[in-house]
Amino acid sequence: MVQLGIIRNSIVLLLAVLLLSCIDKKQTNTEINIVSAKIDVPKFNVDSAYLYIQKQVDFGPRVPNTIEHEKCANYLARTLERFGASVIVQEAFVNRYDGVNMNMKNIIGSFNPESYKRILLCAHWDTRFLADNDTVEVTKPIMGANDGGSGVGVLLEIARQIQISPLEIGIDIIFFDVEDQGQPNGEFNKSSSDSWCLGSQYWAKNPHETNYFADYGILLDMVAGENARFTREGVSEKFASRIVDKVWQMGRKIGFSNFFVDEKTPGIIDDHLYINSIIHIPTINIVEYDNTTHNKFNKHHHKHSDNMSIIDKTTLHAVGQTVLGVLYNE
Ligand code: AHN
Ligand code: ZN
Repeated sequence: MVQLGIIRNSIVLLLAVLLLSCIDKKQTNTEINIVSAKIDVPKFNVDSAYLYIQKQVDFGPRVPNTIEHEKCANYLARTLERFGASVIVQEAFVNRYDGVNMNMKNIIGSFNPESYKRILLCAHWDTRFLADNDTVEVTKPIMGANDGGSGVGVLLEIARQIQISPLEIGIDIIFFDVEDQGQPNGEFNKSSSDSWCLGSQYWAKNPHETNYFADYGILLDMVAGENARFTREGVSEKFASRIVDKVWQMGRKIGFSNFFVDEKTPGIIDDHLYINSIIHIPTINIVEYDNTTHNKFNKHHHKHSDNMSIIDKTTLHAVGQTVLGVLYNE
């Protein structure tokens, strides 16, 4: 009888343990459901992004060492601050390929500076001092609505959305200067190719914070062209193919598969190259690839026609909403 009692008690105990473990699993599942419940991704306001491009273009060409450049720098720093970012303007003098000394201003806005997990978002904000792809007024600077204005416009709207719907992860938005003052008709020797992207090269060697690191970076360059196609660009693919996967998958999932196409195209020299190779943050470039032009860039690249008339809101929306989708699913 005593032994039977022990066996019966053991069975009761076993059942109790099984029951508890079931309840525990159920609770765990519920927790997982809560954690993985659909998070709200803010709606990217494309009219707002458009106005931020207009505002930059209204200053005129933003060529280093000009008053328009200085005024626009102040506007960008103030606007990031207004959206709740901690702002640092990193200033230095860098030499253009022809020896002209340029007053560089990299503008950096950080959200949640104390967070360990960080994402870097960037675009160049300067505009080219020459219209070297044009046939007229080649030595005059361009407006750079798409090339310079568009990436910054999208990132300012993203900053505004982060202020409205705060994130837990850290975000650093960097507007790089002196990206677009490189040597014309690039003979592709090393020194002429390194004559582009002077702001990002400087920052990658002298980050605004010692030991700065981010999990990954996303560069936006020429993101407003009509029917733009964003391909898997070679440098992005080489250094950060997982990030290309992540961003392209998001774009396609939310309905922008006409923009985010699964085609591999050659690498280009752009700010992300130096972020990857110097400071080793895996960084991709969302940049238009146009198969029909001589240099595969947007057809208004480095021409006077790169003005507000070529800014396409459908493209801006595709890019802005996709990046927001990525950030708010981290
Ligand atoms: C080259 O032209 C080789 N790289 C510069 C990429 C660029 C210019 N992006 C915007 N403007
Ligand atoms: Zn350019």
